[in-house]
Amino acid sequence: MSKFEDKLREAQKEAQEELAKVDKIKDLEELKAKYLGRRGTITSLLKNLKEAPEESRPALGKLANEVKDQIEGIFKERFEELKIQEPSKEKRAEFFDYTLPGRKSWSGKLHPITQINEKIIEIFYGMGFEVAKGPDVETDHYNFEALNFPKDHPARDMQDTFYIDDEILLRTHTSPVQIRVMEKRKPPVRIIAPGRCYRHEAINARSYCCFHQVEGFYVDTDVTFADLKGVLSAFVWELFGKEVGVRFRGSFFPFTEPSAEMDIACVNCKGKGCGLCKYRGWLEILGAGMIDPEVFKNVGYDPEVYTGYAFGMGVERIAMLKYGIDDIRLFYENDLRFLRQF
Ligand code: 2NL
Repeated sequence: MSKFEDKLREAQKEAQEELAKVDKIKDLEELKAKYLGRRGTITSLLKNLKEAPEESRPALGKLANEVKDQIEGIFKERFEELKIQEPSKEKRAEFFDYTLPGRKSWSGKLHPITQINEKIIEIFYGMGFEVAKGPDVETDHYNFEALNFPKDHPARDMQDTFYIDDEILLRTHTSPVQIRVMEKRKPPVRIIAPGRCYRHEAINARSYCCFHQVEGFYVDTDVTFADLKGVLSAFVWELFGKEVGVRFRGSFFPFTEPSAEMDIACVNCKGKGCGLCKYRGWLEILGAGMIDPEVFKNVGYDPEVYTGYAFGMGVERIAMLKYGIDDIRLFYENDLRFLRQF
């Protein structure tokens, strides 16, 4: 094999390898100049053909032209490919299909508990209640004593309450917020107190060590149990729909007398009886009652002049009823497959 042929084959191989790697039209044009341009490797070889021995010139010339044609062919092919991959601005605008559906993007949302919490606040705000806040870390006085809990009440047990020391604890309900408001203000007062509460108990499907409550109260002259029933019924109808049945059952709390629990007709079976309501047809949604005269005395209100109602509800419980969720822990696992549904 002649030296000329070696050089030609070498140039051909090199050009093929470089062409395979190129991915931009600009680079492709540079390569074309390098091999096929006026001073390109293959062009120069063709020019040097006259220096080859005369008898081998025709065969070598034929071969050189074949190589040149083959490389030119690859250039053309690559150019067509890159033109599609790398269309010009005008071409891109031409390709753009305005009829395609848009791509959906994820937007952040409020946690379901926050959403329900805000909804509850909005409903009571609309009925004239002000929003009050207070500390999560409370004293035994505000959390238990002022609320008429007897010294030996089981809720005061180390088993049920997170104590920081003998006097300081994490509030187990938001009632202390309301005691603080009553101490500062004279009736009429109409307040709701939303916030986090803590209970030292084993975590299961129905209870969690940290949860949310909305409590509320109204104190004035001549506030009656009928007012309580009216306001709470209006609240439930706003949240669960106008048609939902409600009922009140007698109950007991240390801070209210009389006390009641409010039920709504089962959201699943509408009162017929099913697994969710354990075939009772009713679901408990909150506790309430007329504020005990002892509580009034503790905050300096005259129980002979004023009456008032109070109520309390668990936000997680309301959210579970509203969305048909059977395990409270789902709210705190931060599984996006769960959270994205709200
Ligand atoms: C329940 C029951 C209730 C109250 C909370 C209250 C607050 C003051 C005075 C009197 Cl300052 N009462 N709050 C009253 C009755 C029931 O909550 O089951 N909550 C989840």
